[in-house]
Amino acid sequence: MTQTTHHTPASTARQADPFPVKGMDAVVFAVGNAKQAAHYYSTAFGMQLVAYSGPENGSRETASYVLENGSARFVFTSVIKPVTEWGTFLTEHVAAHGDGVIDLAIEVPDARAAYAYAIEHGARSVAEPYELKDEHGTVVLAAIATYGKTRHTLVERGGYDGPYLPGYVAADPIVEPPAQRTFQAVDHCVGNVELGRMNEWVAFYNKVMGFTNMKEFVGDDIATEYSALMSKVVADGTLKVKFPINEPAIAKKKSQIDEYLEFYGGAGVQHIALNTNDIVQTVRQMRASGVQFLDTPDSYYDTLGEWAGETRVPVETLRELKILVDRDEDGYLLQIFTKPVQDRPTVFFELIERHGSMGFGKGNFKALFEAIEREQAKRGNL
Ligand code: TYF
Ligand code: FE
Repeated sequence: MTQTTHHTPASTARQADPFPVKGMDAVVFAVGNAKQAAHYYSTAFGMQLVAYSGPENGSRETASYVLENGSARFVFTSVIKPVTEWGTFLTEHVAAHGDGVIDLAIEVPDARAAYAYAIEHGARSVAEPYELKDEHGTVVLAAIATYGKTRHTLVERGGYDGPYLPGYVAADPIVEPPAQRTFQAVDHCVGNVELGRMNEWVAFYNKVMGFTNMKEFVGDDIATEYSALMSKVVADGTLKVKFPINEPAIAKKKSQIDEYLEFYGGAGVQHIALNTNDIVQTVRQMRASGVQFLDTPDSYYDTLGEWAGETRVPVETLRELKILVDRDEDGYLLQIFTKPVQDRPTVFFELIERHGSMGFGKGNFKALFEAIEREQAKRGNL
């Protein structure tokens, strides 16, 4: 498999970034009941409601709740009564896909320039550049299509200091925020695409956004042995935006990616990984609030020390909470995965605490994928 390894550009030889990004702007979900989703992500994930748009402030068609935790921002949107094309799109999206991600919005310094670059390099337009303005200033937005019905809105918010976007009003947290922040940023956003299309989508990000491939990937060697998927990761030059892309592999068993594609009804966002500084405290808190995580067998912890070495967390605590460890030449990471957070076996979350490693947990693929397959079997989808 050919692979362009990601290099951090040397400061001297560095060319101007063709597609500069500031980071993830928001992960936008279309859901059946945004009011209850906002409650779940507040009480179970420890996020804070910061902004709202709905009938009370002039949005008759949709209700949107903006939740934040550090720089991580999720927006949950529901239709109240479809009136425009947008309302119809949201209605049909929820009907076809269940609750899911419609937009991985990226903050850019110049939305018009980013959009022009993307279109010039083959992106399909979803929305030409437009402005939203109010007394707090102006936001410039544009959107391009990616896999499935997912889009990337390009958001230029340097000239705006109000709540989320013009049209939103500031809102107070739904419950008292947790004493300790549960997570503080979006680490990566993973897409599942159809069989044989991973390389196409990797090439899309290479061309359209100038993103380069990170060195971690799952090839057909690992895929056929146990993972039933292939995966490559693209990222911007500063590694602030990282997008792994998975496709199913033809393996002995039904791929977890096939299960997703079947129940989501096509390609879409599979998981969102969230950076935490204290995965132990966060997992304790989220478990206590009723969030379910994938199980890891005890045998994983019996041999962990032999290959993963010491981490800041004692093995017995990792075993108690089912937290996974991976180590590479740059350091280590601690990670754990939730079960799907809706009835369809589709979207889930990852918590990740990085200590030097910029990997994605390749050393855990076997343990992780076996855990996913146990869940698949319980659903009768294996
Ligand atoms: O983002 C990643 O690549 C890791 C590993 O179904 C992973 O979190 C890959 C596929 C998958 C679950 C986790
Ligand atoms: Fe991940």
